Parts: sequence; C-alpha cells; structure tokens
Amino acid sequence: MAIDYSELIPNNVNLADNRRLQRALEEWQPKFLDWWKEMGPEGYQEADVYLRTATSVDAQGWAQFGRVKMPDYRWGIFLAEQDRERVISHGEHKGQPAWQEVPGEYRAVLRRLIVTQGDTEPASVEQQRLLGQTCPSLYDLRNLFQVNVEEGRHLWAMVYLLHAHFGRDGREEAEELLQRHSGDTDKPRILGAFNEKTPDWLSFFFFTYFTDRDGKYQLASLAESAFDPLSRTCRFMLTEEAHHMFVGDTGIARVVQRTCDLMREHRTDDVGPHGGVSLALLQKYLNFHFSVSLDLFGSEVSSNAATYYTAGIKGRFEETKKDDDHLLKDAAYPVAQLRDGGIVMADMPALNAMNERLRDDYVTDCARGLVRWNQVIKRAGIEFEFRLPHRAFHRQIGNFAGAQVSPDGQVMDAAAWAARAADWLPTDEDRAFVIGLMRPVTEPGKFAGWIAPPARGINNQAVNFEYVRFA
Ligand code: BYC
Repeated sequence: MAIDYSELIPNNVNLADNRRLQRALEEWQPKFLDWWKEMGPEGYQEADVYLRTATSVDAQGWAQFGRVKMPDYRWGIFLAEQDRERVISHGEHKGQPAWQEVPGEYRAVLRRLIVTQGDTEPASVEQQRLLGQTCPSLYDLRNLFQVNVEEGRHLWAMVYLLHAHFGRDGREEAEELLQRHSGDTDKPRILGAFNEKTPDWLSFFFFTYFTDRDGKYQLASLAESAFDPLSRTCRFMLTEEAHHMFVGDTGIARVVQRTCDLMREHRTDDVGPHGGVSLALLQKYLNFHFSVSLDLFGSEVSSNAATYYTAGIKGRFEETKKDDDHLLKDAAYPVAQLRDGGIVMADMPALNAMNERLRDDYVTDCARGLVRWNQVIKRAGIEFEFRLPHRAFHRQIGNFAGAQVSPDGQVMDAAAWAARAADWLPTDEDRAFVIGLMRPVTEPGKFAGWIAPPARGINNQAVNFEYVRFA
C-alpha cells in the first residue's frame, strides 16, 4: 500500500478513518516539531539535505531521494503489510491468531516495552545534536541527518502504538517521551547507554555500529510479538535500521583505512601527531561502546524476559526459523557467571535466559565487522587485530555488574583493574585528543584528515556530490 503524503501525518494505517486518533496525533505533532527544533541537529534546520523518504513499505519502492529541510521531513506512520493469516509463533498462546488489540492482562508490560523502545529513539537524536558542527565531510553530514530523521520517525512509530492502543495512559507516555532528555539529571532517558554523550564522530560511528545493532536485535525480537501492530511496525523499522549500521560499519572501516595509510606513510604506530587515530585508541573506543551496548540487553537471568516470551510479547531472534517447540518450558541455556573468583558457564532455564540468548546472537553479529576492519589492516601489511572484549568486561547491568574483569576475561581485584583501565578504555586525555581532531570539512568531495573517503556515494551519486546545501 502506497503512503499518502497529502495528509498532515503521512501514514499507511488509514488514519483518516479514525478521527479521534488522528486528532490526538495532530495535537502531538507540533510538540514533536518543537522538540526537534530544540533538541535535534543544532544549526542545520534550514539546510537542504539529500535525504531518502519512504514512499511505500514494500521492498521495491520504499525509498525516494530528494533535497529536504529537516523540519519539513515527512515523519509518518508506516507499518509493514499485514499478514491476515499470521499466528502467534511462541509461548502459551502459540498457534492462536496474532492480536490486533492489546489483551488487558498484558497491557502494562506491553506499554512498558513500547515506552522503553520509544525512549531510545529521541535519545539518540539528542546525543548527536552537536555533531553536525564538526562533520568530516558533507557525505558524512548527510548520513548523520538521515540517521537522525529516521530515529525521529521511529519515535513516531512507538507514539502511534501508544495513542492507538493504550488510551489515556498511552497519550501521557507519548508526552513524557518528549520530556525526558539524554543525560538530564532530573529526567534522564530510561536505558544507560542513552544517557552517555556522543561528543565526536568516532563515538558516533561506534554508536551506530554497536548500539544501533542492539536496536536491530531488540526490534527483531519485538517483530516476533503476538501484538501484530508492534510486529509490523518493527519490521518496517528494521529496514531503516540497516542504513544506520552501514554508517557505523563503513565509517569505522574508513578510519582504520586512513590510520593504516598514515602508519605506512610515516612508518609509525603513533599516528596521533600526524592527525590520525591510532589502532590502539580505536580498540579502546571499541571496548567502551561494545560493553555499554551489551548492557542494553538486560540481566542474563531475568524473570521479566521469561514473562515476555511465555506471554508471546517478545520472541527470540528469528523465532519462526528455530526448530523446537517454541515453549521452552524444560529447556536449558548456558549462561556465563562469576563463581569462586572465575567465570564459568552454567545451565539456566532457557526462558529466564532470553536476554542472554539475544545477546549471544548480537555478539556473533558484532564480530563480523571486526573481520572486515581486520582485513583492511592486513591488506596494509600491518600486524594488528581488533578484538571484541570479553562480555564480562566493564559491565553495569547483570551478572557482571560491579565485577572487575579484563578485556580477555580475567577477574581482577579493583585496584589492579583500575591500574590498567587507561589501557582499555578511552581516558579523558584520549577523548580530548579525538575531539581535537574534529574540525568541520564542508567542501564537497573533501574529507577530514583522520578518515578516508567512502568507496561510493549515496544513491549512486558521486562522492563529491553536494549532499548538504547550507542556507
Ligand atoms: N539501563 O530483567 P532485567 C534502539 C532495568 S536500542 C538501565 O534485566 P529486562 C536504538 C530494567 O528496566 C533498543 N536499566 O531487564 C539504538 C529492570 O528495571 P525494574 C531499545 C536497565 O526488563 C540506537 C531491571 O533493570 N529497545 O532501538 O528483562 C539508536 C531488571 O531488568 C537496563 C529495547 O530495549 C539498562 N541497560 O530487559 C536508536 C527493547 N537494562 O523493572 C535506537 C525493549 C535493564 O527492576 N526493552 N534495566 O525497575 C526490553 O526489551 C527490556 O526492557 C530490556 C531489559 C531488554 C532493555
């Protein structure tokens, strides 16, 4: 079904047929725009940006590219096509028709999950709002803004569900999504990683690689939900998410490429004085963003997670492709734990280990990027390999919260860990150095000295295309 752009709120959910809902969302819309102007990309609201906009939700025709001022971007409500035959894939309601409305007994948990998901979307826009001022190129600036407007649309996706299915509570939650802010001491965002700063482009690339990938896995497990509107909205969001991870993956690969070029040119590992980011420093940023993103999966052993699964509210990654009973009542799953000063694997009830299982899928996926980045290094003839730190390293949530574990998985005492921390995580000095590299480059086709140009442009445009035109 094509999206109707003649309406105030573009949508493919026949909003015009539900006047009450339409009015409620039309009241929320100006508040969203105020939030966007205040908390969104600073200093670029008047620029013409070469952005893609969804025109339909099917695989062929969804993206259309054109120059848009961000406040004029057509944020709307787009759900993947409904499969009228869809049945619940897992849990105690397995085999029953998917729900089109929220069952009363699951109202509170569903609302909570939708609010948690929704809260991350504007949070990331807030975290990235100053980055435009130090863009390494127009190409990168455009990618940042594409990510930002789509995160804004993902907020719309959750707000639609809250308004359409949760009555007054839902409308109140939708208001609060605009009132909490990333890093705000009084009203912070819900999840830890979304209150961290994204102060520089290196952090942005690692964030889009690691944290947006958490988004991919959470959305994929919510796409298995028995609540069909949630499933459909997540399925469409996943198609947008792919570009965000591409920005991170290729962004880091380009930094690695530039670092290797500088290493060869100057015959040194220490490329800092030559305006590059050393491989060792990149590894520290990697350690930080990976560990912070692991926390986003929740506790390894979680009764919440068991409830979500059994109720059919949240499935496993690719639930329908798994060959088991999709009930998992007697199944076990191995979970890493601290025991007697070491880390051991112990079987836990699979239902309670849902968060850990999703984290395992995530870790496997994360490792693929490292293979590509390591190839860049190898091709340059340099001996160095990036590694994912141990999952227990630098954790704040779950079994390893508060434990002192090295990146290679050794449990340490606090003093010994603290003595090594500066080798493993970016120090204030490291961060100041990286921020010092961030000087804006806005001439088409030119790139900052710490990053290589991309292999190709966006939508078959040249690399030196004018991706952003300033007012
Ligand atoms: N920070 O049983 P537990 C994205 C709380 S990213 C702070 O372990 P559960 C995106 C938890 O609330 C994807 N608190 O957790 C990416 C609970 O509190 P209460 C976002 C945390 O509920 C980039 C307690 O600890 N989507 O889309 O099984 C850019 C014990 O909870 C944290 C989702 O997360 C934390 N990290 O699982 C833009 C999906 N973790 O009840 C966007 C929806 C846990 O004791 N959310 N707590 O007060 C969920 O599925 C679940 O809420 C979680 C946590 C997986 C996050």
